[in-house]
Amino acid sequence: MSSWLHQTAILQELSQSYFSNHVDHLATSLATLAQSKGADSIVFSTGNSLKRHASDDMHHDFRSTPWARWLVPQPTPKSFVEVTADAKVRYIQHTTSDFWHASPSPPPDWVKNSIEFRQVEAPPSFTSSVHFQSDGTCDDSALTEALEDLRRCKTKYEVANIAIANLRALNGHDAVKKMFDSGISDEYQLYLAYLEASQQLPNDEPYPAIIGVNENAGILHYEKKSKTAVPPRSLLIDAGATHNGYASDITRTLVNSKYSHSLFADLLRGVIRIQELACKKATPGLSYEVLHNLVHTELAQLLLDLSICRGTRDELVANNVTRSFFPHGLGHSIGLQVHDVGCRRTPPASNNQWLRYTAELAIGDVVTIEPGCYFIPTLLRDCKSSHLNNNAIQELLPFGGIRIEDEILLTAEGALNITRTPNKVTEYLQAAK
Ligand SMILES: [Mn+2]
Repeated sequence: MSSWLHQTAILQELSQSYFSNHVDHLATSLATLAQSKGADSIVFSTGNSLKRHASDDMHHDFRSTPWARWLVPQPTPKSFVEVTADAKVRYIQHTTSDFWHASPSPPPDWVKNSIEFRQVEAPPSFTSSVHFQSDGTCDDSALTEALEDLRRCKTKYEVANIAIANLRALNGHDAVKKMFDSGISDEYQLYLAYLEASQQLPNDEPYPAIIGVNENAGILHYEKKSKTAVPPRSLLIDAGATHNGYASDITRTLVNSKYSHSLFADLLRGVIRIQELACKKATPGLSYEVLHNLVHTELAQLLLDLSICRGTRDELVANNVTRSFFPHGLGHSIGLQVHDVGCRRTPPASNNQWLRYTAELAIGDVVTIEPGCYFIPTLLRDCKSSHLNNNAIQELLPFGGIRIEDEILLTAEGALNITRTPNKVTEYLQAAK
């Protein structure tokens, strides 16, 4: 058995064994919130399928509301999860005798052992309940915030699921690396290899994988998969997986061995070092925006060390030069959503407008750390030219850019890298049992 399969099997067992604790913890908290609202229960719609084209009757593949899959791993459409004021969890699954489609599957036993389950054909009625609608919204914003806070701090069940989603994605990343190293550069083939090795269909992915070869690595949300083979220089792959509704989000940048002594390869090593440093510095109590700003200072130093930029570290940061190379935020919380909730209650500073996380890091947070360095012509055009070494930029443009992304879990003992050290996550979960 491969170590990946072995690790996944252990984590799967852990995740299932922690499910009843997870449900009990949430049911107790939600029951208190229901009581405080004078309601009999809080009801979460699982959601409906959305239509894809106005001119056709095709539907998007169903994706449940994050609220429903918080309590039931794979909820089906037009159904409800109810948490009562006396802390009972009920999954009321909609079923019909429909000869066009497969019937919805009941949840597995390890789920049914911890919650009440029943199937209904007619929509149930709830009296005196607070509702989270099929689009995931609720008109009670204070309650929504309280639940977002609860979602932010991941339970052991959730950490195990995120770790499995990481392992699955890593298997895909490994397959793509092997193909790229063997000289294959068509993004479509690399993508198919990713799906196969991560055991997914495109609709299972938490977000459409970004697989950009050469200049395409510099397009932040590049979703096209070119079928054209080109002489490969660099590859940026940002791709995840899901497990029990929890997401992973991993990015790697590769350089063709022909260029292993290039300026780009030096820069790649530098960004990897900055990413490791940021992972190490992430501790409970630290403001994430402070960490984000620290990465800009480190990047400024790297750009100077490699003579890609001129000036001083402080000038490059103050004149937003590093922000032309690294325009996005350092990362985001992740869980039931790729960009999870509860960590951006206050806006960031105006020069950090894309930062999705402005809270202080807290125990139980799972967050990505993803610094980047890109050569994006439109952004570099706006840059004060006296700071740029144009010869270096011209040399780097054909490589597109770099991003390195892992997920970390904040614990009382510091950060655990879920992506790089899944074995340590397993040990952590086992010790906590
Ligand atoms: Mn990300």
